[in-house]
Amino acid sequence: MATARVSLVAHVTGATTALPAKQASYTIEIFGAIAKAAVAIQDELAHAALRGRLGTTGESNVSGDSVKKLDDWGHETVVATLAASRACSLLVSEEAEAAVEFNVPGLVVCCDPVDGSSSLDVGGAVGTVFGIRPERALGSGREQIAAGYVLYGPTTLFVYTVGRGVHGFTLDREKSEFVLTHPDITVPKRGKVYAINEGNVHTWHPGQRAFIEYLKTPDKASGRPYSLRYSGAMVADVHRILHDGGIFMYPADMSDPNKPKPKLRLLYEVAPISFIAEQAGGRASTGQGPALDLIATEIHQRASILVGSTDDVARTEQFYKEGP
Ligand code: FBP
Repeated sequence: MATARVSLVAHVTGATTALPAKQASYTIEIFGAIAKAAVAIQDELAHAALRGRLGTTGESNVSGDSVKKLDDWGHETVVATLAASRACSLLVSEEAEAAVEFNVPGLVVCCDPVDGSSSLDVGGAVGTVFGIRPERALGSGREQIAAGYVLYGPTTLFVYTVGRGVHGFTLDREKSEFVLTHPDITVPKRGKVYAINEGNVHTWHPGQRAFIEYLKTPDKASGRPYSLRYSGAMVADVHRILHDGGIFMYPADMSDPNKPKPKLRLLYEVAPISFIAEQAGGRASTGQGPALDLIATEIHQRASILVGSTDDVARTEQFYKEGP
């Protein structure tokens, strides 16, 4: 017997009944807006070369990254759909130095419109990441009332949480509708893969280096060695980890141990992914403690992240604490 077709908006409507009425209706509108942007972005990605949308704009964003045309296009598309939703009061975006104000009552959205920019011009999988907050952009990750990501690959997947588990939806491209296909995503307690940019090994904390050596050391009983799976797009790597288990890591550059330099952004990369991972039964850490406890004091603040299976993340923290 065919299972009932459940749309994203219908599912979010059911999952937000515990929220105060105004917050619930704003959240549903915002999910609709981000889904609309995602449909447009996946179409643009598929035709980018035909529409002259590959390459860079020649500008740099507030993080010093050279801005890809699709980064910009993705940002403008998210701004337009959120403005039309009349449910978002403020947008913090990777591609905008200052937060975008919409001068309507609503919720705060923190978003990386196109995550994995280095994969854009080579046809690699990329994503969109977002977190929704009730009143203010700054504060701890635990203030998020919702978070999600969209994975643009051979299929387009929308994965979200509103604090009641994690659920995945596949885009029906003919109907431009996200349909429930992966209910209750639960990350295995331990995995077999790890994702990290090993090119940065010389900058890592000694405990991080020792942990990677540990993962590479053959030991049947503990399922080692783990396999390296790193695409350069956090959403694609984290989605694999949530599905199959294992650990994604982007630790800080510790070349100067007194001045750790993380790369990923707290509000629109680390905090949303951490909320999703914890809701999927996984763990998200900075190496020293839960990433969700980090307090954002600036909108483009950076933070380290070690995220995935509880056993694998706990072991990394142990290596950070005890060192090699
Ligand atoms: P963007 O949002 O600018 O793409 O940056 C984030 C990111 O691309 C992550 O998706 C990815 O995990 C990481 O940076 C890759 O960084 P590196 O190229 O240093 O490995």
